[in-house]
Amino acid sequence: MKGKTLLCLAMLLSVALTLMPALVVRAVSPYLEVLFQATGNNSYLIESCTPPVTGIKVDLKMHGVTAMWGWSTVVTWNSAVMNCTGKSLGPFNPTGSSLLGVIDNVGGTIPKLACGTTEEATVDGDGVVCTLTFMAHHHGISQIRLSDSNYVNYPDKTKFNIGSVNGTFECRAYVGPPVAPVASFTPPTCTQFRLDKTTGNVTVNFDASASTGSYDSLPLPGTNNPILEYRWDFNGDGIVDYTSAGLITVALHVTDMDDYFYAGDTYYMGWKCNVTWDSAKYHYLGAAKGPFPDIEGVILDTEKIPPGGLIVSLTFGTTELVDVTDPRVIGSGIIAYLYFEPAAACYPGAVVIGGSCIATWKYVGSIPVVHKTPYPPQFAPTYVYTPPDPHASWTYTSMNPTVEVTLTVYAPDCDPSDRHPDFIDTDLVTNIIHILPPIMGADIDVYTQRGGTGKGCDKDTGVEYGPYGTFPFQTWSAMSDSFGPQEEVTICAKVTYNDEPVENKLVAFEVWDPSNTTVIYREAATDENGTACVSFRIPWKGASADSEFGAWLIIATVDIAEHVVMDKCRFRFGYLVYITGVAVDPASLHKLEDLSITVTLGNIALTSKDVFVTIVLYDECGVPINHFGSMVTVTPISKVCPVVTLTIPKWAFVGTGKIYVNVFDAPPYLMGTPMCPEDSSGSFQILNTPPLWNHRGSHS
Ligand SMILES: [Ca+2]
Ligand SMILES: [Ca+2]
Ligand SMILES: [Ca+2]
Repeated sequence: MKGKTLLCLAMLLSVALTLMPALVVRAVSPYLEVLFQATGNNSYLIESCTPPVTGIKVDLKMHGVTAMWGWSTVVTWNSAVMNCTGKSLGPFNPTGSSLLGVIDNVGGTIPKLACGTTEEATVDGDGVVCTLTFMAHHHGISQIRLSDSNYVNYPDKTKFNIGSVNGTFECRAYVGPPVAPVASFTPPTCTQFRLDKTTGNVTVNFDASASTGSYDSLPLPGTNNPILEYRWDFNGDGIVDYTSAGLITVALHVTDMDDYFYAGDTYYMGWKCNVTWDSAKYHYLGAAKGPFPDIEGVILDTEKIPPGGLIVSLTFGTTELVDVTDPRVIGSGIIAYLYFEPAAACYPGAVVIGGSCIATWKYVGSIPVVHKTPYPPQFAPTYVYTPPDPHASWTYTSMNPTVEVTLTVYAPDCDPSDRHPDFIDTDLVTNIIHILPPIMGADIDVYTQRGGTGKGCDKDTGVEYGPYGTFPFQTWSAMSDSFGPQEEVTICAKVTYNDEPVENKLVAFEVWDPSNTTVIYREAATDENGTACVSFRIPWKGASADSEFGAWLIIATVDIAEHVVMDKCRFRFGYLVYITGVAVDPASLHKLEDLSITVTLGNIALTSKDVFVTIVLYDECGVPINHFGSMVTVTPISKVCPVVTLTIPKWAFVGTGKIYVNVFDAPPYLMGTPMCPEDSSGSFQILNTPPLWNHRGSHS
């Protein structure tokens, strides 16, 4: 040991002596710098980097030299990330200099990069001695390191060591975007609830289990973050009424409890510990005795919990004398549970248990004499995370046609050590529900076989519409689903008195088309369930049939004890799925090229429709040249735009081609029939073959 130290000292001394002349001559020590041309400094990060990235220029800049005649360094880099593709002499070199060095891209090094001149020329001061060019071929970080650097002066030919220096390059993969959480709950907006006529209130159950958590893309490869809290505002006043939070349960395990007793005597026993946690991440909720030891009268002393503090002294004690042979204290188990709410991170953990101890004692007179102060046992913590319950309920006690119920979900970044700037941890959604007055006395509810129960009212205002006026079906609740051409509509009305069905009452029905013209009058008697039904098939008036498309209205009335009540129900009539547009790209093309066709389909129904969509291409001479047919799902009240790519065959006639698009409920050979008229509005141009094509085409 001593010998080695002496040797080291001797070496240091010799180095110091070698350097001495240089130190005496110059005030500033010379040094090298690694400068990326892209940034002007020694680090270069390319975000959303897509390898290969060529032309990464790195200047090696020398500082503070005097009479420099030549220089030398060792260059290394991470060959898993980048290759060196070139080296060139910088402007700051003596006249006649040449640059030497062999690039080794397997080892990621230029073992000796050196420059010198045979002339009696030197340079002084600062400047770029060399420029290296790199190509990033893979994502990652690479240090560009210059080591064992030195320069030589002239005419002394003294060698000056100038140490090591690093530059840092990073080719960072595309990250993000992060995904915000999505709040979603049932009942959906516009749902109606009716106050109970006996209790005068109604309890509405909410379910947010369709909500989703967030995702943060940093650090790579990102983390999925569960929802830590559901925050409910049930009455639209902007104040959260109920928060459902996740729970972290920390179980404190103790092993070999019986080791802490002396044999042959009985004791009281107790145990305690300190608990530390990060208050920014966890909210302390409380503690409870665990199942072990299973002794009656164990007291949990929570007095020692300082309010708002980070350290809890948990103290437990028995009120019963036990001894080592008592099976209830033998062995291992969970002595306590600690409960926390996650505040800003979702990882259970990082709760530190310290100062654990178990003591046994007995009273001598009134003085407790501790018989054993044991060596510290480990109360080993284990963690269980219970996600928040997405269910909630609220009791409404007064009529209100529009109640805004708002759910906010909170899903913070599970790994906040690195966070994408666009990361968002909350989302909120508002559904409007209607709290209707209790049904007192007579009532009628009309609907079809496709829905419409309840009282139709404006989704925004909750106001019930009268039978007259323009009907904005988009904003109505309690609508029936749509009907297609010549479909049969079954209308039913349920008649009640104080919620009880009324039998054998005659119900009047009237149906209006979209121009408020009556189509039918009917009547029917209620059955034993209070329900009266009639049906009709929507007229199909030949060429003018689609003039009836739009929102139809059903009116039903009944007279109960000289009190007339009415209900209305709306439905849409039209082609359930229809073609709204056909677009092509490109508008003109050559044979053997691909034509991209975008078909836009609409659906007026409240349910998804699976339809068979076909596309047939004709050339100018009416020859079918290509076709497509596939089932497509069209979601409710929306449009979908399937894109189909078809190739123009070599044998097609040049000129204007046509596109025929059809929508069937199934392929015709499977008894499928049209759901809407054919669209023949699309066209495209097949261009004359360019001369060059003949060479390529001859192979196909
Ligand atoms: Ca509230
Ligand atoms: Ca993160
Ligand atoms: Ca109704």
